[in-house]
Amino acid sequence: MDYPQEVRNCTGHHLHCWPCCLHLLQPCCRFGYSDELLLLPEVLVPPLALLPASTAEFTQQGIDFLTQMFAKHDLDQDQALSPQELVSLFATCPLTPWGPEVYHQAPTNHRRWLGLPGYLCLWHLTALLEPTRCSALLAHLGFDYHAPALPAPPPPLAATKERRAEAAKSSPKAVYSCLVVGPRDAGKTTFCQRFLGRDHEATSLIPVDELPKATVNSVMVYGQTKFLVLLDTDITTAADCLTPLQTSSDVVCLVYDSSNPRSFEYCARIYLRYFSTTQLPVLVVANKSDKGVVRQDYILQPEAFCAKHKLPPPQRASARLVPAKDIFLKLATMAAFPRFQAAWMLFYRGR
Ligand SMILES: Nc1nc2c(ncn2[C@@H]2O[C@H](COP(=O)(O)OP(=O)(O)OP(=O)(O)O)[C@@H](O)[C@H]2O)c(=O)[nH]1
Ligand SMILES: [Mg+2]
Repeated sequence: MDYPQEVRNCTGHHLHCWPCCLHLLQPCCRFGYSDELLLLPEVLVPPLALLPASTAEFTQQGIDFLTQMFAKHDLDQDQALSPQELVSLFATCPLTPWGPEVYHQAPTNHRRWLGLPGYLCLWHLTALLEPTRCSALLAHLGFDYHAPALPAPPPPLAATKERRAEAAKSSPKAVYSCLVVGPRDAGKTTFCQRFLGRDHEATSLIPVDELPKATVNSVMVYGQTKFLVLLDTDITTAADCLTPLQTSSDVVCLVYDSSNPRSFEYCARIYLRYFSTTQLPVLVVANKSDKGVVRQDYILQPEAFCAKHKLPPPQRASARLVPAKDIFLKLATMAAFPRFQAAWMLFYRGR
């Protein structure tokens, strides 16, 4: 077949050759584009083998790539991505993957823009919750999984080791998930926003359709930076089912309203149903402590329940009082040292 000159010269290279590629599909496929000029992730992105109890985390290579992308698109070098700079960063992706809800998922600067810490937090969240999509996004952003180099360059994402019942005393992961469960109106969503330093007023201003189901921030655990992802559940009765993904979190936070006598029973029932026979660390939070603490209508009071089940004592929290930052440190410590209760000694101090 006699192709026009530009087709014969075609190197099959990315978007520059699209007119030729409409004739010659082979180069497109070779470079990971379909005949609709969409990236084919299965061609460009090597599959990430994840075992059921393992998660995907960024390697140093991945973090370096993301940091370079941040610097490249922070045109005014104010150490933050404005909404326009964020659009420009994702311009090579089929859709902008981060909508307005991301500003309620990770820490932001005084202008409510993403600085490098919040931006990296969001990437850790994406890798944890949607590893396949995360790998494909990196390819859209220009990460070359097939760069010719000897030895082969490390991938941007790697699978963590599977968590086993007899796991080592400390876990080498950097990103941990925390399931936040509690009865309706216990203050779970406000508690998750508190992790980003926002009080109940700031939370009440978030449009309902932007209320996130996950929030992420970094926490220093014994000198190491860890990322904690809070998963805000919305099961309405203790009889509703938690999904396997939810019950395989690294740590569980049972939140009840300490000013409502009917609140703790829900947490007790969830604990007995899902977590009393697992080795997952569990922390009970007595929320809305600014409204006072009332006796709970349950066979055991929260303190006695925790003592009976060898859980740390209930932690008081309030979105109206000084930030309960230490609770998040406690949760991250429990996640990082799931079987090393001596590392949790800080729990019994200043609660
Ligand atoms: N006084 C007081 N009010 C709080 C506190 N935390 C949350 N609230 C209020 O309690 C109400 C419910 O808070 P949410 O954070 O939406 O509770 P939730 O558990 O996520 O509620 P659902 O998602 O509907 O189950 C809101 O009006 C909050 O402002 C607190 O620490 N103190
Ligand atoms: Mg909620």
